Amino acid sequence: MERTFVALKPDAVRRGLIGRIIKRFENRGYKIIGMKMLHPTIEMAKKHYAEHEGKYFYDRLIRYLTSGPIIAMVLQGEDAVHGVRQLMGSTKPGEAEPGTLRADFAQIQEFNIVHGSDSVESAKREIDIYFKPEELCTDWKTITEIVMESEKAAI
Ligand code: IDP
Ligand code: MG
Repeated sequence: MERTFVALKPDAVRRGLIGRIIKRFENRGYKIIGMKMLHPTIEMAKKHYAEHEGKYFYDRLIRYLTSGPIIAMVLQGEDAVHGVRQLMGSTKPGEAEPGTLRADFAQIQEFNIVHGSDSVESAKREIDIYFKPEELCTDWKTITEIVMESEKAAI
């Protein structure tokens, strides 16, 4: 099982897309083990996007992420890092497959509504920026986990 960090960016919150985006992740059956609304500080945004420091879009990216509250989430599931990015679609909405979140809800890469970690290592680092370990709720089972376990036991 993998964990990944997801953020519904400020434009998703402003546009009233929270429910529609979370629904896509729930549809896949990912387990939500952390979720909160917060207004990222500049320090948090800089840590989050450290890999992009120095790029021409970096300052605007930091202003964008800190422009309003986000929904920060930790999702868990089979191949969750890749699976979440598949549901999100390409960074540029015009190149994202129809049916993905960025294709369906965004037009330009600067305002592409959702973030998902690009590797298990990035996920660990990003989860640590936004969540304390005790904020994660791991002691429950999704219906997907129950069904997957019983399927495995039956074969
Ligand atoms: P990702 O979000 O698909 O992982 P990254 O390359 O990590 O894409 O870029 C992080 C975020 O920075 C993007 O989601 C987007 O909001 C913004 N961004 C990336 N490239 C550009 C660009 O060329 N112009 C403006 N914004 C960009
Ligand atoms: Mg990235």
